[in-house]
Amino acid sequence: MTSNKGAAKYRGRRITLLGIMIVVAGGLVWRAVDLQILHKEFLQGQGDARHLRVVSIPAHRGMITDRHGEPLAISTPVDSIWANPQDLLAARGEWKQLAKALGVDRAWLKERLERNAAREFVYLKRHVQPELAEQVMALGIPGVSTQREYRRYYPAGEVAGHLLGFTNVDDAGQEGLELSFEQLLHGTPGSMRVVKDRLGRIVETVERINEPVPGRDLALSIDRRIQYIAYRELKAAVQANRAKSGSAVVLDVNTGEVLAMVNQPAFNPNNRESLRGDHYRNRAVTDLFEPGSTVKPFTVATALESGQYQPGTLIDTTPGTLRVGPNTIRDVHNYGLIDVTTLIAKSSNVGSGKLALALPPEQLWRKFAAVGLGAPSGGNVPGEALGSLPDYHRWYPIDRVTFSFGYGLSASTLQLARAYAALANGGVLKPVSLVPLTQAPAGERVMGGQVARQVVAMLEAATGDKGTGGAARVPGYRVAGKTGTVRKSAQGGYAEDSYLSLFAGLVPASDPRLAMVVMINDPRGDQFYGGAVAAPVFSRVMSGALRLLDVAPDDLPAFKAQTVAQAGAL
Ligand code: 59J
Repeated sequence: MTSNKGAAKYRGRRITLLGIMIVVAGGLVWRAVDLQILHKEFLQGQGDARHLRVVSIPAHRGMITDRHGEPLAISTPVDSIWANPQDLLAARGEWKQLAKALGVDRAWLKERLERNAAREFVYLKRHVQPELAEQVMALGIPGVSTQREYRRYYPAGEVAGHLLGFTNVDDAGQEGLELSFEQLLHGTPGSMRVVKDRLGRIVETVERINEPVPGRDLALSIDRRIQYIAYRELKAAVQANRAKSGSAVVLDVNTGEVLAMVNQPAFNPNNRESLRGDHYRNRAVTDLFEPGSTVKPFTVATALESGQYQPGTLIDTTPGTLRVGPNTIRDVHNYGLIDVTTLIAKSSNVGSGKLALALPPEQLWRKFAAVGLGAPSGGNVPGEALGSLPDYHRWYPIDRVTFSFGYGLSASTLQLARAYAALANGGVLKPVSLVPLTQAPAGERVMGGQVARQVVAMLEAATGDKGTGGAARVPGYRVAGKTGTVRKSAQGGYAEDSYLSLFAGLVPASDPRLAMVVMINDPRGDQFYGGAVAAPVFSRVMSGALRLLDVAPDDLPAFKAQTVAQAGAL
């Protein structure tokens, strides 16, 4: 009975347990069916929504090179480290280790996370070496991720900074050619769908939606070697003369290609923290100044074309001053009776004024406009300032006179170089170009070929023994060029002790290939004449450039004499 009773009790318990197990198992099966079959799509969607992301794939920015393919700007891959503040805020214990790896303060990290607590993305450190990014990721801290980006690197540093400009931290052009060629260089970012894990790391690429389209490369007309020599010599001269700033431009006179364009003070585009407007401005195109005596060759060209003057025509500059109404203009010396060539060689203001008074004002104005003063240089140069020519209808005689030697108008270093290139190639004005050309543009004839050659011959006299520009000479080559020393306009007139020192020239004078203008602003040393401050820069840069370009010397006897003299001195 007892056993019967016990057995019955046991059976009852077994049935109860079995029943419970069946119900539980059935529940599980049902749950599985429910999750995996009935609600599969909904749940998969919810899960994916938490882990599937579309991320952008940065496009590689095009390279900028010089005319020979030497790199001037290249984008190199770097990593940026970012966090999901919500996840990282929860991992307080890891902050110290993370801050140390990143080289930042823990307090800074805390502040940054708390300030961005509502966001899902905040950069912790941008543009780090891939090795550092790997080390940080190896710590496995929740909410910390890396992202591939590109950083712009400028191998020439300061040397080409003003021309290239720079990009921002997202590798988008901000200044200079980086900005003006943004469309071509920047490419189009792609995108891909990825699965991220609990820590926000990409664990699987589901699909690439759009492939990134890399930017195109851009070759410049610049010759990196000439650019470097110009940079070095301008910098040395600005320093030696304690000048405020300076610019220099070298043009190929047959094509209008810019071979070098440099400025001081310079800046290093690799160093984004040090960017200052007055340092990164491309002064050669943005800064305007009164060109002073460097425009006298165009006054003389107008006089020769009028038929009233020949290179040998005599002009009386006695007594070294010229009264025009209530005003008087002056030369630094009384040159007496001189011909037109000597007017250029000595840089006589009085001589120039007399030519101006003998010419219709409109003709003079038209010639200056024809050689490109006051007009765009044609090369889509970023930031270019146009300069200005005054309206000749309102001129008093004194205005004609001072205009003829470069006052009352403004121009840039680039414009002046372009005008000299027109003299150099026999009177044809070409647009300047910042990209290499396969064919020289036809240009526009702006003065007779004969007149242009006569003016170049006068400019050669200006670098001769009787001229103001002897310091511009280059051993082995004939040099044509003009000095200028311009008192800077100041409140109520012209400053007493503040100057621009200029030199504009062409080489080789027998068949010019290169034009160069050197402008040095406000030299504060012992010297301030263009002939002493700017001309030597021209000499050194052209000496290097002619050699680099393998231009045949056109003045071998002088070259030999000098080499012999040097050999004798040894
Ligand atoms: C000069 C001027 C100012 C403007 C004069 C330079 C005028 C003038 C009014 C005095 C220094 C100076 C409109 S000089 O460029 O004549 O380059 O090697 O600034 O004449 O009328 O103490 N250049 N420069 N003139 N103004 N207004 C000569 C000359 C030039 C030289 C030297 C000596 C001036 C040979 C300048 C050079 O050719």
